[in-house]
Amino acid sequence: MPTVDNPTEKTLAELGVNDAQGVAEKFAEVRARFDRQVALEADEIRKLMLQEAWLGSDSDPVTSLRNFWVGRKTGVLTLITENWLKKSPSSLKGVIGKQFNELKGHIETKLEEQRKRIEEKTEAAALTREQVDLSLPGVIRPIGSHHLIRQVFQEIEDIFFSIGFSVVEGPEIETPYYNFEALNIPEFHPVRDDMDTFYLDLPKGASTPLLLRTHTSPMQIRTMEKQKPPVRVIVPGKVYRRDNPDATHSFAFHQIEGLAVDTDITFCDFTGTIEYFVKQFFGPSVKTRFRPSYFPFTEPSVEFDVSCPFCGGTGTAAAGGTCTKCKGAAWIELFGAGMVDPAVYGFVNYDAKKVSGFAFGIGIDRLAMLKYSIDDIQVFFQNDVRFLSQFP
Ligand code: FA5
Repeated sequence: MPTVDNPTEKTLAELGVNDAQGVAEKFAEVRARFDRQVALEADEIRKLMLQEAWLGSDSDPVTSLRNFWVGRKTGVLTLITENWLKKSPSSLKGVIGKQFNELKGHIETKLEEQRKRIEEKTEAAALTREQVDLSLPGVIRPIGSHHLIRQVFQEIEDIFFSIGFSVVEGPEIETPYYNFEALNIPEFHPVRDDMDTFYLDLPKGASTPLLLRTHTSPMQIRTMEKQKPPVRVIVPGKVYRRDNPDATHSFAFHQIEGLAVDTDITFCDFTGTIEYFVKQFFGPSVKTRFRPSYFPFTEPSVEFDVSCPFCGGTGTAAAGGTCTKCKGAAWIELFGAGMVDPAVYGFVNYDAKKVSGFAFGIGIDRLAMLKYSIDDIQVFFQNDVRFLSQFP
């Protein structure tokens, strides 16, 4: 690239220099020019690049300046070697060589100093930019917690763990066989009406209909199919029914199934287990009672009630008047249960003459409502943080 008034592009003879003094003056000129340029800041060099075409090719002005002076092909030092040193009479070569070495040393030292200066400046700027102000308040993110339903699941699981039960889980999409037939609920049995459910759309020609399970009881069958007695499991999970939503009904809700089968399980084991659970869950002062009920897969079947934990089983609110929770009945219905119907053992190849057991199915949402005085089941599904954060 042509330069503005760069004497090193010409020979000394062309510049009219023919003695040692002239040589010294030319070197002094070049050195002065270098000293001016090397002292400039990057911005100023950039300006110079625009004024003098010589710095044009490199985007970084400092590199451009460096190339101008020590670049291998057309740098000033190379030009001095080619135009001044090689093309001068041998009488001047000694002086030129000495001046050249001095200039070369000077330029290299100054460029190195410039490099260090720029590096330090860049580092200092980066340090200032990246400085962390430890006195600034931090970003406080709210910590989440388990949903109340999950907390109740865990509480119940812990109680049953403590008396030797283990947890199993099963599919939410079931076949009618597991959801109904194997539980002794044949097609057209009226009890199916209470558990009207969601059937899945299947591809044409699919042989087995599929449905969202209406209760966790299918896992009784699946567990016994897999495992010989003794069986002692609880099954937490989601279930679905085509119930219209209201304060105590949802189309998706939660249950925990319990099943214990062995060679000598009696009704006393059953009541003892349930009472233990209820007293652990609600506190030792609650009373329990059974009422006869009906489930096709238990015989006898019962509904299990607890004395109302809100009015202490009196039916009267503390402030007087009827207890709104139990509506004055003094008892609250908790869940269905019973001794496993021998017919069910036939579906899982257990010998009904040798084994006996009990099962129960607890509605978790209603249990949580009872324990934590929640009067609308829908709040469990609305994900309103104002509600959820009350149960950290
Ligand atoms: C059953 O689901 C039986 N599988 C329980 C059982 C298991 C009996 C083992 C015997 C042996 P039921 O339909 O009553 O039973 O439902 C059990 C509980 O689920 C009820 O007590 C209630 O707490 C809850 N529940 C039922 N329907 C709904 C609903 N739509 N929304 C919220 N909870 C419900």
